[in-house]
Amino acid sequence: MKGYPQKDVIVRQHEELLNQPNRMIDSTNGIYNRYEFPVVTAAHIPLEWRYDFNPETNPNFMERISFNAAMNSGAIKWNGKYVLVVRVEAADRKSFFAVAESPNGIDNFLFWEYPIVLPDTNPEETNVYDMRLTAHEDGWIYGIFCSERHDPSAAPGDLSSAIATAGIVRTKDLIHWDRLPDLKTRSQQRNVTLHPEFVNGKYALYTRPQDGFIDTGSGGGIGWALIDDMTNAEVTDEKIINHRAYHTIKEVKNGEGPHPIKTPQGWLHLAHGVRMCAAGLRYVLYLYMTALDDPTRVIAEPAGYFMAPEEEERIGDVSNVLFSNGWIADPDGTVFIYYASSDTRMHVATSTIDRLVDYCLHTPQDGLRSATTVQRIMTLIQKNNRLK
Ligand code: BGC
Ligand code: BMA
Repeated sequence: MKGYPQKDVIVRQHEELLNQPNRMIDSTNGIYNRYEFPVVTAAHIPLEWRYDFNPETNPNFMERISFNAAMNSGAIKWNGKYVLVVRVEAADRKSFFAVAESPNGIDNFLFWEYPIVLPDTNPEETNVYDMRLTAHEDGWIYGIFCSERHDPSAAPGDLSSAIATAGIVRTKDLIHWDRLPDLKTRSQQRNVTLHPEFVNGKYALYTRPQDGFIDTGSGGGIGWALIDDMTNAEVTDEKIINHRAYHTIKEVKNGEGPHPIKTPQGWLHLAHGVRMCAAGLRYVLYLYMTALDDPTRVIAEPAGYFMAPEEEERIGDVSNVLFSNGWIADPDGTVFIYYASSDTRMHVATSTIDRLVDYCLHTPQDGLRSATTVQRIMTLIQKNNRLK
């Protein structure tokens, strides 16, 4: 077997990776801090999921199942641990969910022994991804994810047209998951997130109605719908609360990330915005706030992006993408923002509620025109000049 990697070498390298301490990178903008290393990658996936350790059936010590990515993860603080429900993608392009937990939120993320085995309720369901977790005030932890299947009405030979719906599960322990019926809506849905509190006695969903699988079409934007019963969730009325706009970072699409964080000044939202360019779709993250007494009323939205891909984040399976569907707010005000880069790996950035609210309330909003942008810069320079 000379020349083949030996088990103990692989095991040691894996342990080194899992134990690698992370390091905060000094902030250049005062808004958040990035970290030196990704927190979860395909290389973090347990060796038992990859290798057959029996020398008789695997004499060449080869990987039998390979993994492509660990990305778009839901997040929740659970039993004092920082827990991600990771979208793991195998080399066969199928995604599934697996829990990884860390004692401090920034490094030492370890996968639990087994991936999540979702109740397999629909033979047409081909792929599942991008779970948002919500510990709802009703006592359940809900997971809402995209359930994707081939479009049964696609023309023969069209193997790409697909249909996206929102799958719904709930759990009390992150181990046993009950599958509830998929969300009933008129349109396709990706990026559906459950608001953590009842609103007028009802459940509230952030939605993202879209005309087609990729095109959001005529409407688009982040929607809002009140739901009577999560065990038979149906969108009857949907209104757009955060719109797309021409020549902004969310011209083509936008979608809610994790559920908003409640702050004294309002609900703090993390979302993604997408624009089209010669290199394809560019996904960035943005923040906005809505009123505490009416989570559908936007009270602040800074211009442009909050975070965009930098350096190695720009490169991956689907390059030029940042996507987030998980964040954790600690009681001391620290916020852990879990984001994936380029559909490949997971990162963390940290900030505080105070900083993020300050960012939302005091960053100029989008003036939608170059002339306005220049005017805002002029105002700031003049303000600084008065200090001299
Ligand atoms: C991919 C998603 C992607 C979607 C739309 C799906 O097949 O798995 O990552 O967001 O297509 O492009
Ligand atoms: C989608 C999302 C993500 C993904 C992104 C970029 O529409 O739902 O799953 O990160 O595209 O490929």
